[in-house]
Amino acid sequence: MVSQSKIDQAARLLHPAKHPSALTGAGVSKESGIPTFRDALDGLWARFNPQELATPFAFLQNPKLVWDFYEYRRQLMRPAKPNPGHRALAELERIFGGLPIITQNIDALHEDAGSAQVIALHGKIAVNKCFYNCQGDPTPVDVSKIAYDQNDGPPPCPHCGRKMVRPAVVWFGEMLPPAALAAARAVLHTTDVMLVIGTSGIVQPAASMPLLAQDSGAALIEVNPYESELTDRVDLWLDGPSGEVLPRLVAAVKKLRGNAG
Ligand code: BJW
Repeated sequence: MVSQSKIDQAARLLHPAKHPSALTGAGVSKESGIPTFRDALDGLWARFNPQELATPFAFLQNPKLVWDFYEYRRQLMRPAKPNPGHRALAELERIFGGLPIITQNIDALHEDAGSAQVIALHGKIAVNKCFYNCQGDPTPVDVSKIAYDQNDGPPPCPHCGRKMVRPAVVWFGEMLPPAALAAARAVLHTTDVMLVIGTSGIVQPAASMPLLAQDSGAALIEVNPYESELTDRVDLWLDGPSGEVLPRLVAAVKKLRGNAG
């Protein structure tokens, strides 16, 4: 368990922030029952490497396999609810009057928890689009309005008829949505304290974002039970699960705010 003195140290770093922010990864949703991206898959998917499925190349080579992989993960994510970590971030937004969250997660749980300033770098799993973005980028497709056989893999695009519909997430080798990237960059230039929560710090460009914020003068507080690629660079590492650490951080910040009148 993270010591109270470390939580208090983090609260003292965060309390004076004028523009706090967060970068989140799959770890923040782990306590909602969603496996992290690099957790081993189980059941039928145990022999697959998610990194090899999350590419446009894999989709074009075997659309049904990749579509089924995302259907499986949709089923895992659909019943998931925000956990105390998501809710603590929404509460920090209220306390500070703003807290942009740059998230790599595709589950929309920050929004469900009530956070209003969420920048989704890697898209949303609940949304589908035309692989070719035939009506402009993106071309969303509501598959609930298409008659198709679930066992046949992805349906054709209802606009252009070409194969095929795909999840509106960002795969390896693809550009991030330009609006999300621009919004994230604006945060990196202004933030004075960034919480880096539940990310392995492996995937670019998200992994470089805390370091860019640091170059602009931000302090970095990491929340992750295990060491990440970023741990050596942060100002403070709270080595526990975000669902436990973040509510304690909120309580400690509230105490300081109370003391500050
Ligand atoms: C807890 C916890 C608890 C556990 N509490 N924590 C520069 C150098 C080298 C390569 C590149 C580069 N620039 C770009 C690239 C290529 C590539 C890349 O980064 N490759 C790396 C593998 C090296 N990047 C891209 O292709 C990106 N596009 C791009 O840059 O375009 C321009 C370009 C293209 C090509 C060449 C050059 C430039 C796009 C990246 C898209 C990533 N998409 C995915 C899939 C999304 C859909 C899906 O989910 O299926 O996004 S990959 C996957 O990784 C997913 C995640 O959002 C992302 C990050 O993972 P995350 O969130 O960190 O999860 P994990 O599982 O890795 O870690 C979980 C963490 O939680 C762990 O640390 C645990 O300890 C912790 N944890 N329990 C708190 N309770």
